[in-house]
Amino acid sequence: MSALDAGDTVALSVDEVFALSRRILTGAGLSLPHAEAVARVITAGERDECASHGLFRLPGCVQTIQSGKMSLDAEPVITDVSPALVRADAKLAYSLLAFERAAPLLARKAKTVGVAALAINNCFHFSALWPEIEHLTDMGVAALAMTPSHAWVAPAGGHKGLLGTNPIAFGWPRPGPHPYVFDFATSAIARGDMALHDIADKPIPDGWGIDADGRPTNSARAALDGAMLTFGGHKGSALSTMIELMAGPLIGDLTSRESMAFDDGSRAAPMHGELILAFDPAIMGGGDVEAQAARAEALFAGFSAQGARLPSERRYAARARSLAHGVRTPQVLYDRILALGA
Ligand code: NDP
Ligand code: PYC
Repeated sequence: MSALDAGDTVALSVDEVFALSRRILTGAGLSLPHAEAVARVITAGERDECASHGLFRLPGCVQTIQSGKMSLDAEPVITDVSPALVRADAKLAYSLLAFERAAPLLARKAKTVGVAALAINNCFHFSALWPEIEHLTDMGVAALAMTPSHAWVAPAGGHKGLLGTNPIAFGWPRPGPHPYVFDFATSAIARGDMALHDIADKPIPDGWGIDADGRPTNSARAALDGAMLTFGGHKGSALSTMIELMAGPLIGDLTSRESMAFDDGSRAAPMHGELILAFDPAIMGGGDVEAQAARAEALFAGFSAQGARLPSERRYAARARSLAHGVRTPQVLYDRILALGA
């Protein structure tokens, strides 16, 4: 039975997912502050039924810890660079603690200047971006985040990996508990989801990948060994290139190709930078925040009026289910995770 189609599952509460993640990460040697920051996003992913970025990530996190390349306990160094720029140097540790430590200053700057940027440098990065986006929308700012990964994705018209799976995520604060958030890879699908298809031996749709000879393939394994493709042809390819530039050279950090060279076959998580922009609706909208927010709500209402759903609506529904009833994790994945802690 595959991990994707797992028949046998283990029931866990959301708190148990967090405790398990923290135990495995600290057991592997990660310091408690880093382990808790990582465990928080893994728990959020599992809770929101994002299979490729929940507990499925734990084995890769342990592999990264064991790669010898990452710092297990570096304290991020936060620098107030200018009125609109915060820099968080992760010092070769995971990105998440650096984000958590720098986010309040980013939001304060956005609320003072109107728009502000957070450049996270020298970080190992494996996570979905929406937890960070929600953290910022909870502080009342709109936010845009992007990061490279490894050079697994061919540019439009090309035939081998050059770009990363490069996610981009955006959030808009709304009245009520849930912001508008989208968060997707600029590859046709995240590599994590491609790996889940491979584990499940499920064919991939046309347009997701090419094999090592550059031929279109419906085999996830062949695409993982060959190259993934961007979504939307040349449009996804250009957007992905922008992410390489904005979260790479612009902030003095690595491109996906350079990240892969740094990895040098160790199969750790990608190591590079991340760029997060925050916008204050009160300053940017010219003052009448309630009127601007109402106009945004009218836009969202137009979706439901025609039966379309907003991005993240599936996640929020999954979250409510998980908080009420817990999650069900594939037994094979659970056993693999327990073995990591043995
Ligand atoms: P998807 O192609 O599933 O796209 C995800 C986004 O699209 C979500 O916001 C999702 O909302 C929304 N969405 C999906 N279907 C619909 C629909 N029918 N109508 C409206 N909105 C929809 O995911 P990806 O494979 O592209 O990315 C998955 C995750 O992988 C992301 O969280 C990303 O951050 C992460 N990732 C991280 C990388 C890294 O380097 N750290 C690299 C690449 C990806 P909903 O969740 O509600 O379905
Ligand atoms: O799923 O593409 C992916 C990914 C890369 C790094 C973290 N997730």
